[in-house]
Amino acid sequence: MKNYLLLCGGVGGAKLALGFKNSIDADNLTIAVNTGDDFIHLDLKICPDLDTVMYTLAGESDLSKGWGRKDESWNMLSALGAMKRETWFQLGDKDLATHIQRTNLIKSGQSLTQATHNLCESFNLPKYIFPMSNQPVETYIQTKNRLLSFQEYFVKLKCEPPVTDFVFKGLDKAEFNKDIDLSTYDEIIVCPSNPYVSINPMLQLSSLKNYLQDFSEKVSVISPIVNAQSLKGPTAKMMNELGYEVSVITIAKFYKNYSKRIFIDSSDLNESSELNELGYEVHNNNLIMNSTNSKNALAKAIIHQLESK
Ligand code: FO1
Repeated sequence: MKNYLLLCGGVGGAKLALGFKNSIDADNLTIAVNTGDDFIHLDLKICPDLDTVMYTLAGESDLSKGWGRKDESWNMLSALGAMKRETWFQLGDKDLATHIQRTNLIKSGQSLTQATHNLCESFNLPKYIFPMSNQPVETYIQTKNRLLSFQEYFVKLKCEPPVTDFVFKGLDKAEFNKDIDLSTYDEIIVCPSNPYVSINPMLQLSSLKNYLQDFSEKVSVISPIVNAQSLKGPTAKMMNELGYEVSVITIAKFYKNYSKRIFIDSSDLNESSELNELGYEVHNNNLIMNSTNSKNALAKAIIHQLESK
């Protein structure tokens, strides 16, 4: 069995990560997760994508929302609202325990990786989930009038303001997680996550960026666009606002320096020859993961196609 490194954002990426978790040994799997969405809220360190992946793999996520914990209660949030504090970022009672625990672990001197593994242990998960970096990188959304912090744009303003650009702060002090030895992976999978705000923060980290450029034959992109629509979240909306055609071709052009292989949905097969012209080997599968079976089936199909190489 080959060693797989997944580059993963939140909800969309976590679905494929679950399929991989169900299909290969934990020893062959590492998941590097975007931390550009992290922020301090109510004095707590919140890592939405790390938690989405952790809860999803532990079978603890709220499947209807995609984020947060299942069977959640909201007493703290209601009490906070009664005190006229802001409640736009919804923290459930059980989820709150995760943020309190992480904040305390970090305050006691643990790195974000150590704190993540400590939390994973309490969910009976092996140490295969890693933050992309132990140093903070913050994603900002440039809109016509204002630069917005990521969660303000995503949750408070519900992704409504049109996007003109992205800014990543903290890059001068950040490096790709040194606990992930890139040379040990046979295959690197770019999950079907938002290229602009989930994968791009990772690509800003020079050691990862240089490695992907040098070993692009190891890198497979799983398209987050199917039939001119986002699988999840604002990818298509952002593409449109940035002036690009909403299609797998735009995804392929975005990753063309980093990857030689793309997995597209069967409904996009008509784009194959243009993808070939861009230098991609094209694989087609059902990319819509709306059940555990379809998540497992997609992961197994990707693994099968890559193992036979
Ligand atoms: N997303 C929302 O749309 N609304 C929320 O109130 C919200 C709260 C929240 C709390 C904890 C957490 O880990 C994630 C949460 N998310 C919420 C999801 C999250 O902000 C986004 O999905 C990601 O940042 C984008 O990947």
